[in-house]
Amino acid sequence: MSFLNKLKSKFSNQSREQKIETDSEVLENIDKQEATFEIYDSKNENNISKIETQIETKTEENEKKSFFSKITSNVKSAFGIEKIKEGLTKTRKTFSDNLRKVIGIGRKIDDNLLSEIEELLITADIGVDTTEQIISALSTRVKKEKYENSEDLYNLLKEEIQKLMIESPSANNDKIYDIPENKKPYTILVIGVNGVGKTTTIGKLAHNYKNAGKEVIIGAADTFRAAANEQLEIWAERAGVDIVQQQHGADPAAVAFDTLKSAQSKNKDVVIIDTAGRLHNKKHLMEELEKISRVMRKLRYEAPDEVFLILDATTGQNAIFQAKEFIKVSNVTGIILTKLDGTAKGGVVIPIANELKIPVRYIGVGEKIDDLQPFEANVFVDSLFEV
Ligand SMILES: Nc1nc2c(ncn2[C@@H]2O[C@H](COP(=O)(O)OP(=O)(O)OP(=O)(O)O)[C@@H](O)[C@H]2O)c(=O)[nH]1
Ligand SMILES: [Mg+2]
Repeated sequence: MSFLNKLKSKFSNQSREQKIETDSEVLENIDKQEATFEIYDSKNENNISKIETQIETKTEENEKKSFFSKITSNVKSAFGIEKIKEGLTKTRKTFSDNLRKVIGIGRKIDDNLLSEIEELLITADIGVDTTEQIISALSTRVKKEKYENSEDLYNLLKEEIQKLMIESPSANNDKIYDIPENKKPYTILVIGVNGVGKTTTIGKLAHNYKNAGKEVIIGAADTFRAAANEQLEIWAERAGVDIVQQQHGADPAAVAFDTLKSAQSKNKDVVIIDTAGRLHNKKHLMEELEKISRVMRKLRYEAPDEVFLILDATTGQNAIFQAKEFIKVSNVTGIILTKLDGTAKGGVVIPIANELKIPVRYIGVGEKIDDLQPFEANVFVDSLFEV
């Protein structure tokens, strides 16, 4: 072998040995890495199975939560429907009983019968305009669909009233306690004439918002009536919410300003402002309302988000008159009809919903804190016609 060949063979042997060495190192490394991966894998498996168990538990919890919240909301709404029905007992008894008497059994449908029904609707506080609208729709259907028996009128009348209510803005009252994130603190100004139930309704509203998980603060901007502060304080305590007040005779706009400011600093969700009872024709009192809104707008330019006009159902047609006057001078966004439990004049909800084009948002069906119910058009009509 030549020197060169010897040298080549030496190197090639060396490199083979080295290669073998390198290969075994690589294998060793691979083994090590695999072992590490195995550890990782087993750790990951542990983690993954932990995460999976967590997800499963969370899903189970969420399912349970949504199941319970569904049950709670169903129970609440069933409870609410019962409250509405119970609250409308007087109205239903008078309305349904009189309607059945007029319709009678086996009477033929003629102009006489229709004008008796017209009279009944007017005496049930449905008002002249809405009554005319209903009777005209009724007689058109009787002719077109060829109804002859008076008993058919019971359902026809129910359908026509239902149609009016469903087409009115009062029909869309779900998600009533939801507040858009960009509208916080959601500011509600409560107005109306003396004694209609403003302060009581504020207590009930605060309670309902709180039950819906919202943080509420109320402002005692009725600085006119001597005992107003104490009355609102009692309601705030019952509802478990904060209250802002100043001394008797203070500027109502200053109280409203303080309340909104405090709500902003405490990150509250809802601000409800009580106001003194006022007549719509007292110019300075209506200007006072405008000042309250103007001053609050310095802190939040959309304030107030809602102006709720409180109407007392026991005043019947007068409630519609009040509403028309208030709407002329203030930007009413919703109507709350109180004291439906104490009156047979509940029919007044129909012209209010139909003629005013402002939604009836809630109805008061008693004096207790849980006696304010979101207005539900269908439930209302069913309650009115239930035997
Ligand atoms: N039966 C019944 N009574 C109610 C309802 N809402 C309010 N009231 C009663 O109506 C009366 C007057 O209520 P307030 O809340 O003081 O009325 P207000 O509008 O604040 O009165 P002023 O501040 O004097 O203008 C109280 O006796 C309440 O208990 C209701 O839905 N049903
Ligand atoms: Mg009051």
